[in-house]
Amino acid sequence: MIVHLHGISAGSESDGIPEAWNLPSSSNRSIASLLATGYKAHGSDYCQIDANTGLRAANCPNAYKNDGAALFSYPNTQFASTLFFHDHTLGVTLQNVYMGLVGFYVLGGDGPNDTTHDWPSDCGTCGSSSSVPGGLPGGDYEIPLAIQDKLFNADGSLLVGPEGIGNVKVVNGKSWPYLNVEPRKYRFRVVDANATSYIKLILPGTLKFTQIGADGGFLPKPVTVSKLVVAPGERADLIVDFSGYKSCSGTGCNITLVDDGADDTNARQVMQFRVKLPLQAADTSVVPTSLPHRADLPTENRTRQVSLFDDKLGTCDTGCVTASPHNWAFPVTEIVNAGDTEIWEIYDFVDSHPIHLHEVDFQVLGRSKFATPNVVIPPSPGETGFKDTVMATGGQITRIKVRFQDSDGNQRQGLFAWHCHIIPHEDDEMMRPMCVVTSGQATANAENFCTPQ
Ligand SMILES: [Cu+2]
Repeated sequence: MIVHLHGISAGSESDGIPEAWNLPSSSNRSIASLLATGYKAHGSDYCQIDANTGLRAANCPNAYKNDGAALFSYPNTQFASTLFFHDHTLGVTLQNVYMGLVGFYVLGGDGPNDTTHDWPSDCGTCGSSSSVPGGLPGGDYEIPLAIQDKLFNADGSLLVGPEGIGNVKVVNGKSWPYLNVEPRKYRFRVVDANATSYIKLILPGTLKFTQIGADGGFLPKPVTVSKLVVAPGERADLIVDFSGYKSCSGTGCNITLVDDGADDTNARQVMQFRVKLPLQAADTSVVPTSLPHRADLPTENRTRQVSLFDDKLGTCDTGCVTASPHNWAFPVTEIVNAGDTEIWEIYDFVDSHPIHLHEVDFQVLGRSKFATPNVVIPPSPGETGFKDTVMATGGQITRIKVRFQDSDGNQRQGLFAWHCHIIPHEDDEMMRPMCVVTSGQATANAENFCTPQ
C-alpha cells in the first residue's frame, strides 16, 4: 500500500505516488506465505525520489530501508481543514479503500487564538481549557462522518464488486448507525469515502445544512443548503442545528440522514440522529458570518487545456479541437512551473468525474457547455472555498485556478499525480503524472525525473 493525504502540500516523496507502494514487513508470516519466491516488495517509484530535491534519488535514504516501512513528512502549516487519507496503490486502490483503508486527518490552527487560519471551538461543558463561548461547536459536538456503501456476504464478510457499489451505508465503519444528540448545534465533517458513488445528503422537514467548509478549509462565509452533494474524495464541513427538536417525543426525535442519490431503498438510509440527550448546558456556539479563508489566487501565468474521456485523462489543444487520451506511464505532459498560477480548462467528453489534483488546492471558476464556452455557469455555493477535488461534468468545460505552491509560499518540485477519484477509473489509469519544475527548467529534464518508472 501507499498513503495519499488529500489537501496537504508535501514533497513528492510523501505524495503517495501510485507506484511508490510497499508491502508489509516480510516478517509478517501471514503475508509472506502468500508471496511467490522473488516477489517485489516495492513498487517502481518507491524510494526513487529524493526528499530534499524532489528529483530522482541516487540512493535510497536509510529511513526507507526498513522492511515494510515508508517515510512520509507532512508540514501541516496550511489553513485549518478536513484532510482525508487513503491507500493509493496503482490498480488495487478499490479493494484497499473498500476494505477500510481510509481515514480523517483534521488540521486545526496554530493554537486556540489563531483566528487567521482557524476559528475557535466552543465545546460547551466538555471541560477542555480551549472552550471558547461563541466559537463553532467543538468537543463532543464536533463529529467526523466517513460515509461509504458496501455489500456484505451472508456471513458478514465484505463482498467487493467491480465498482465498489453497495446497498448498505456504512458510517465510520459501522452499518446504519445512530447517534444520540442534544437539542443544539453540532459540527459534522463529512467525507464521501466511496469508491464510485456520489452522495446527495438531505434531512427531513425543515432541517438544513449550514456548510462552513469544503476540501481546503473554510468557505469565505457559511452557506445554507437543503441538499448537499459530495463526490468521492470531497469533504464538507457542516453545522446542523437540532434545537427545533427540544420538545420532541418518541420516534419523532429520530432524524434520518438520507442519501437522495442512491437507487437502492436500503442504501438511501445513511444514519439516524436521535435527539434523546438532555441539553447539558445552553448552546453558546455561534456560526460566524464570515470565516477565516485564503485570499484569491493571483492572475494566471497561463491557461492550459486538458481532457477527460470515459476512462482516461488526456491532452488537448486550445478549444479542445484535438484531444488525445494517455495512460499513467505515457511521458508527462502537465509540466508546470513552481510558483506559477494556471487556469486549467477541463474538457469532459463522457459522464461526470470528480477530478483530484495532488499537492495543490485550487479555486473553482465555473463551468461552460461545449457549445457556449463563453457562458459561465458559476460555482455552486459549496465550491466557493479552496478545493482539491472538483466535479467535472460531461459535455462541459470545468475551469479551475491553481497555484503551484502552498498557502505559505513553499514551492516543491517533482512528480505528483492528478486523476479521477472514481476509484475504478483511477485504478484503470484515469490518472496522469504532473511535474512541478523550477521556472525555466528544461522540459527534457522534467520528463527524465517526472515520467513514472
Ligand atoms: Cu472518472
